[in-house]
Amino acid sequence: AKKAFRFEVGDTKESMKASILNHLRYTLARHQENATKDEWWTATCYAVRDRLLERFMKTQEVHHEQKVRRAYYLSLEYLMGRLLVNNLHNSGLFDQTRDALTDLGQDFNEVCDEEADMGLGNGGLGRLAACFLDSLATLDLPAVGYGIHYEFGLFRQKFSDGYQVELPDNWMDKGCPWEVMRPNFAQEIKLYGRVEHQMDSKGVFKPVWVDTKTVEGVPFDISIVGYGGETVNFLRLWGARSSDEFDLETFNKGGYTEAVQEKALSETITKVLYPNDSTESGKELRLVQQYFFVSCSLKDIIRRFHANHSDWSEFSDYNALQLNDTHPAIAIPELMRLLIDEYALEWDAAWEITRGVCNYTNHTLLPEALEKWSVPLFEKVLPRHLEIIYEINSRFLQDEVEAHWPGDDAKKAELSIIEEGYPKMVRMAYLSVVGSTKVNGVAALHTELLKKHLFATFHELYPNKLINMTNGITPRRWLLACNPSLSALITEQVGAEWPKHLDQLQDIAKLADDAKFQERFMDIKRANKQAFADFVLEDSGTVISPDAIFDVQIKRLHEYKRQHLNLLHILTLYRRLLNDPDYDMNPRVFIFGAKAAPGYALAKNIIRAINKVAEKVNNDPRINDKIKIVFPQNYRITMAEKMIPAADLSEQISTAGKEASGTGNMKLALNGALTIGTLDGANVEIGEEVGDENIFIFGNTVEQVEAINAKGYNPYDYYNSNWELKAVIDWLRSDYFTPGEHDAFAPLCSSWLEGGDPFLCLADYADYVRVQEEVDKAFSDKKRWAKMAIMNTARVGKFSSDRTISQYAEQIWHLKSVKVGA
Ligand code: DL6
Repeated sequence: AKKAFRFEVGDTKESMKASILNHLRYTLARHQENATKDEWWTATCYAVRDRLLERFMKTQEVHHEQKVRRAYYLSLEYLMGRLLVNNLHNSGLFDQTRDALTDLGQDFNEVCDEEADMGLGNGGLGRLAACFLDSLATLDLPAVGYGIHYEFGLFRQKFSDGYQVELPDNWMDKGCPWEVMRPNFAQEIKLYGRVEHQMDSKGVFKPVWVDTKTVEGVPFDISIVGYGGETVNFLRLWGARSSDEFDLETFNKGGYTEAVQEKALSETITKVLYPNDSTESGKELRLVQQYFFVSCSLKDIIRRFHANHSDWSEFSDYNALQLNDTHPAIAIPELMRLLIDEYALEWDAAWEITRGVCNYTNHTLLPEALEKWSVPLFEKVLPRHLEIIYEINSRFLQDEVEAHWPGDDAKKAELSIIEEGYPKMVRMAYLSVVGSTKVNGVAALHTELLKKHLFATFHELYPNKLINMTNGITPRRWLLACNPSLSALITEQVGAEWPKHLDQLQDIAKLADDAKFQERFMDIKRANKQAFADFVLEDSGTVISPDAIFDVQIKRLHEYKRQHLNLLHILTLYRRLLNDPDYDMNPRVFIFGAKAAPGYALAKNIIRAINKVAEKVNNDPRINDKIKIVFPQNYRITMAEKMIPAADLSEQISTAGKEASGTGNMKLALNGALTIGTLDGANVEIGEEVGDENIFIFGNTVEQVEAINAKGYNPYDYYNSNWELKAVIDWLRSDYFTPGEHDAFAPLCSSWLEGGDPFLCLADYADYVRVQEEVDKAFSDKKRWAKMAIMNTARVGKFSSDRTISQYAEQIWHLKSVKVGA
């Protein structure tokens, strides 16, 4: 077997033991004999962090000395999950640390289980940011992630009588040993106030932002170690604190409590992550959060630039910014403001710099997720920025739109950053397109749809601006760490370099027909299923068999993702079994993991429907355990890491044209689950890679969906002509699943019928059920299934986030790897 590159960290089991004990004693003030599990975890993290910090300092030293160009990833969300195990794998300290803890009488897995997920994100967008950080460091690219140090991450989910209940996620209650607070790099930002046009010494009127409130941003840095341990980048998260310990005036007037209250108010800025995975539009605090972290980050970037350079014309040579969706789009007017108001640059020079460094990733076509801020709100919170946006817009409309479409006022209205109406709105996506060098979609189909619909006219105006960067996932977390047995099997076959070169997995394709290899591959799958079954038993008392098909749908709960289509299929099978106890099907366990936005009533109704159907089905002796439904509470990264290695079938069943990419689809395929999916998002590219014979595609295509909608879609046409579909919807409408409680699922059922079924569940139902029958047949043929599963793992190398990040580095950031060395 080939040998993996490993940076020589020089640590042994003994040195790790000494370090852990040292932290237990001198950081935590504990005797080894009475230390608790979480203290062992904390001490272990500190021992690992020491080593990461060595490499972090080395990395930053080299980057500084070599005056490197850097990429800055600005994201309101980072869904990091746990860090210990991944840091151990990446730094090459895994074996030593596991053995050290074992020697010290600790159960390694139990210690790792003490870690709370760092859940500072909602779903795909936040997890993508976390995978990108891993790849940036692995590829030795000089980069910094910027975000918010939320005190409370995404809510903890509980179920009560099937209803979702949200609880605060106090993720730092045991502290966060990974982070380093750096008060010396704090930044002060301004908010509110008004703009005065004051005459300067040369008699020129200049805008001055006055009567502002100030807030301080304190950075918390988290080391990001690349695989091999050579480069350690960092994620800088800003926490808000009041800039003046007390408002002295209020304090002197005897207003002690009022002054303290004011302080607490500033600190609410970074209290909590907004729990919506599309936009939380119109909320003042959300706009304040966005501006707070963007302004702190830009000032930090400028400070770093000035450490090595003084000439602004060089700024775009050394810096590239990536805006993760429109959430950080305020960076565009803020950079303009800093350059013009604080560094006295002229408009044109400032605009060239701003547009030269900013790039924007779009993650959604859903209209409700496209951020817009009302002009009055903007004026209240960021009055100077509103002026700048108006100026950007007027120059854009005059210099670019007018030049391209002379005299065409309709085009101007269409492309204007300001949407007319009451109130007027600032279109953040348009601002992002106008103010960026490159704009990218996240899968080939998504990018095509951006060109065709959302940004069609912009694409005419700027034919080279829109490009595609198909998403990816880090194979370190999503195979190496979460599926150790499969990783070991792969390493045995292809050598140990695959975590950095995922294309090498292709080598196992030649074994797809090999009976012995099939057996080993499927034995690992079965063991993973057994481990998940053990977890489910402990978690909920539900018994599931590892011989059943594990049919997995894990993602945020949203109508467009169609967990309710999955439910229609479950009900169909349940009904068939009740009508015919000998109905021929493989036993199936339907596994769900999903949180609904707290204000999304229909999504919550779907959760309750799944839970209530589960209660009935799981306890119905008539169906002989042929169907089980498990929906563990509080789906999160750590739970995904248990579910994905155990999955046989990956449900990727969004309405075509709605899912920008999906990344769960990639994780599941990599771990040998077969996809049942629509031709949507990255499913299309997964299909191209694995081959038609190794994926189950169903449903209407984007073009067909467009045609159906254009013709006028009537869900009753399907309901009235498919008796089985009608029967299951009527069944759910009855109180069968909620005895004595009528209309429990009225919101869900009427969304399919009276509500017009906006996501075409009924139109895709028949084909979905048909293809599910094919899945069942394929599963019965053990050899065929094993071959298909192996081919999935073998052929999804494209979806490593290393490939994605290499493309960003080459095509957008023009960024080079920097070897840090010993
Ligand atoms: O690009 C990452 C991820 C995609 O894989 C999903 O398809 C997409 O739904 C998700 N988008 C969001 C929505 N956020 N906004 N705006 O999370 O991005």
